[in-house]
Amino acid sequence: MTATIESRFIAIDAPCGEDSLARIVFGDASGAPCIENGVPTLRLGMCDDARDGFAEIWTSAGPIRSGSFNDLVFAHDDEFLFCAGFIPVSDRYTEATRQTYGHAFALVGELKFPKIFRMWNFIPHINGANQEGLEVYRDFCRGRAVAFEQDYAHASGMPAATGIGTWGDGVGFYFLACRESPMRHIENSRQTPAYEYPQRYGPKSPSFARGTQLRDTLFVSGTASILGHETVHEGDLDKQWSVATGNIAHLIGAENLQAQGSRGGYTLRELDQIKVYYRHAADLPRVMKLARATFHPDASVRYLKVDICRSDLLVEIEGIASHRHRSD
Ligand code: 3EB
Repeated sequence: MTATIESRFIAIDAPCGEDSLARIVFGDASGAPCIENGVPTLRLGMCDDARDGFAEIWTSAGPIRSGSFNDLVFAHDDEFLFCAGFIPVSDRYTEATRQTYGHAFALVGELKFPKIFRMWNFIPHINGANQEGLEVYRDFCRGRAVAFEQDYAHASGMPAATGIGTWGDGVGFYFLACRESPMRHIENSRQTPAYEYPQRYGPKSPSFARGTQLRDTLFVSGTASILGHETVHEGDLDKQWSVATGNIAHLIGAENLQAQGSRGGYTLRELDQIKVYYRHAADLPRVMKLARATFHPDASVRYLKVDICRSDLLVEIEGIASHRHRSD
């Protein structure tokens, strides 16, 4: 049997099986990850009212071992590794980010899960300025880029990722890696690779791929209304939605995948485990209406009101494309 890894969203207080690889709580608390009942747990401040929160659970074929390494917590089976970490709030992030990501890269080397295929980064005051007047997101990107250059010696390329705001008081992050599964990072021909963004977006480009394919599953990075490297439709939610979802449709479509030597192709109706990040509370009804018109009715969608890494972006969308719930 081929090893698998899956996620699902559950109620914030629902118990998860002790065989789970990870639990990420999108609620009103934040802090360093810990191991609870054997399961690595990361709490992210993503909702100002816990009733709107939810938890994301990752499961794999097991059996699972969990542990900690420096300030990181992890769990793995024979094929998949989950790891989470936290960088306390600060007026400078470059060095702490470089160091903590360095630990993460050391861990994947040590445990022999060299292929990182999906990362999430939740950054407080993401559009604020650090002590030098550099935007916090750019400060974070600088540390992350140096860690990738210096410490990610596994040469398997930069993974799909999300880099987004949080209400928590530190950078919470988590990632997934594997040992042997065939993995391919995917770019989008409508967008400049993020790691090639010009300098005007910050001293070091963001370190991520637009998507990563793992066997028949395509993990779609946070995707926004960016064409080439430029934000389009500043101030227009409907048009930003249309470009962002158009970017995802193109990324996962057969034409874009085949041009990169990958087989297959998916449609937006095959996207699941979707997170929609939106900037303004007042936009939620409209965002939900757009999502209902775009995604499959059975798709799991969660909405998170947070800041987005460019102050001109109103919405960002991530998800997982697979043929699991093939429909229409
Ligand atoms: C973009 O396309 C929008 O810094 O890890 C999307 C996905 C974005 C991941 C990251 C940032 C990140 O540039 C922002």
